[in-house]
Amino acid sequence: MATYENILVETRGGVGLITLNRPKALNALNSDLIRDLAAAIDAFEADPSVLCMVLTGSEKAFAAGADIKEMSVREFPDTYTTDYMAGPWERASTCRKPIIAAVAGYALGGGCELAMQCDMIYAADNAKFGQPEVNLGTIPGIGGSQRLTRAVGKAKAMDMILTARNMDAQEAERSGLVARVIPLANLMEETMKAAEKIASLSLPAILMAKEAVNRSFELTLAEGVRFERRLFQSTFGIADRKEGMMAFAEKRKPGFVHK
Ligand code: DAK
Repeated sequence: MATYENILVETRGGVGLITLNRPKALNALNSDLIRDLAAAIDAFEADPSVLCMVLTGSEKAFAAGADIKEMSVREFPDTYTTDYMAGPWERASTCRKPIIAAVAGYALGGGCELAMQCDMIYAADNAKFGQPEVNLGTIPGIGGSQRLTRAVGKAKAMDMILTARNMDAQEAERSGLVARVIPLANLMEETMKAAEKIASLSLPAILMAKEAVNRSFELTLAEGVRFERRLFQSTFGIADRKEGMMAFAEKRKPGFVHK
């Protein structure tokens, strides 16, 4: 397995685990870290033994934002011509396999945006979410104004983005930003348990389920329901659908082959 300067990667069973690892900068996202992260996601996507991914940081910080020191020297022409913060900065959002963000501590600015690019967020009880870019004279730039608004609604998104206030884990769960709040000491154990459950299921069914949910953000209700029905019908063409239903009828555990 490749090694990287700014992240740690390992596989545990069918789960690919990526840990952001720039502790001195509270995992601030610079170009090198993002390049490492995109490469690690590419590698797990291509590895047939990996069926689910988990992205995490440290107990103090998932990521305290895009790297302010790196950004501070940039000018408009180069940000525009290089389409700064596109491409690898959005890699988690284009991941086809499921990816869970396990967030402890700060998830601010680009850190919150990175967590929201994942399929769901499990938050430790010390997690703090925020989009404080206005404090720096800028605005969210990696999808924060769009994904936060879809997750928590206009009122709370405006409140957070315009006042730069943080949201704690309990409020984040109440508001629909995170799927679960977990005591910090159990965050990784519980997240890995969920990831292992996903990894034990049929990969094509999981990919279709993820695609169907994500389409709900892009389509009208009628089109979304039609899209879901077509995918549902296509599960009748995969061996795992037959195996899953036969196993239920025969009162045994299914043996999925991911086909
Ligand atoms: N960037 C760079 N370094 C950071 C950092 C960051 N975002 N956050 C923390 N660090 C560094 C600190 O500078 C410090 O480094 P040294 O001074 O030791 O060298 C080290 O991490 C430890 O931080 P502190 O000493 O500050 O630790 P504390 O526990 O006292 O405070 C904190 C933790 C998270 C409250 C504080 O560090 C903080 O406020 N950090 C900044 C949080 C923030 O503002 N995050 C949002 C960043 S802006 C765009 C695209 C993207 C974006 C915007 C536009 N376009 C395409 C237009 C996105 C922007 C952002 O994400």
